[in-house]
Amino acid sequence: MMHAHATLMGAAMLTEEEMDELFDAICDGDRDTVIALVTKARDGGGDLGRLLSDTMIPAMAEVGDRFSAGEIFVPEMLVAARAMQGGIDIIEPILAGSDHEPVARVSIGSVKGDLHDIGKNLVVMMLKGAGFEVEDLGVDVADEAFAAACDRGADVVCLSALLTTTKPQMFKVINHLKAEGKTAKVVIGGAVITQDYADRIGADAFGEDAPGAVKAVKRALGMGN
Ligand code: B12
Repeated sequence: MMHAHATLMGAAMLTEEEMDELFDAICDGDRDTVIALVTKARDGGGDLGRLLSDTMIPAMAEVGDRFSAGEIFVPEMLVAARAMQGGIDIIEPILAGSDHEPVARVSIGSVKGDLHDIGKNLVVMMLKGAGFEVEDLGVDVADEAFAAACDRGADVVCLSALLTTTKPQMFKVINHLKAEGKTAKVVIGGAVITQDYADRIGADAFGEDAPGAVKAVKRALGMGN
């Protein structure tokens, strides 16, 4: 039918059925299906930001719930993460595209001991899209590496932590930067982080999600949102 697309979800150019399929493919770690569906959404000119926030990120939350419930284990979590990243890699060049002069320089990493990087990668993507120059330090980043990023000219250091056990590492980074006389602003985030925690450890700002990270970085720099 020529008008079949009228029944598609305009936001993503995928049918509701396909969006369910994408959700399941992430949960089941079916990377090929994730890549095929996200490619389809991209080629159809869909709203990839919405696809991320309404379908893909909730799928990762579902994976976490299944892990908590003891229904899946670390290997399944890992393949789900790889499938998710396969989709993100397709979205990233589009959402991160920006030809502006960099607004400011940001260095970001998951703190020492923390290997989670999907959330961090989304934050990188949104910051780039908002015109920031972003240096991604990766995962398991030592305090000294954040300090070295300041020496390379970072205006803002962004820290990500997903684990209760790596959360205190953020405080250590902040103290290390202070001890080394670094003046870059520090923005923190990750599933276990709250504004209250940010206040307590003296971070300049906290962001709840990837769009919130952009706002937090701007707040830390004293730029109006
Ligand atoms: C995928 C995953 C893994 C993968 C990670 C692969 C990868 N490349 O990232 C693997 C399998 C490696 C893994 C390992 C482990 N994991 Co894990 N993992 C997850 C899972 C299912 C999804 C995380 C994710 O990607 N979420 C989706 C993204 C988009 O969300 P997000 O990370 O929160 O990021 C958003 C915001 O937080 C924010 N944000 C993130 N970073 C930053 C930074 C800044 C500056 C700002 C402003 C904002 C910001 O913006 C992001 C975008 O919206 C979560 C469950 C969950 N619900 O979070 C468990 C979870 C985080 N893992 C958990 C655990 C326990 C582990 C292990 C200890 C398991 C084990 N026994 O070995 C190990 C630890 C490994 C380590 N040393 O880091 C627990 C943590 C519990 C806790 N409170 O400490 C969780 C919550 C699962 C659970 N329900 O128990 N994990």
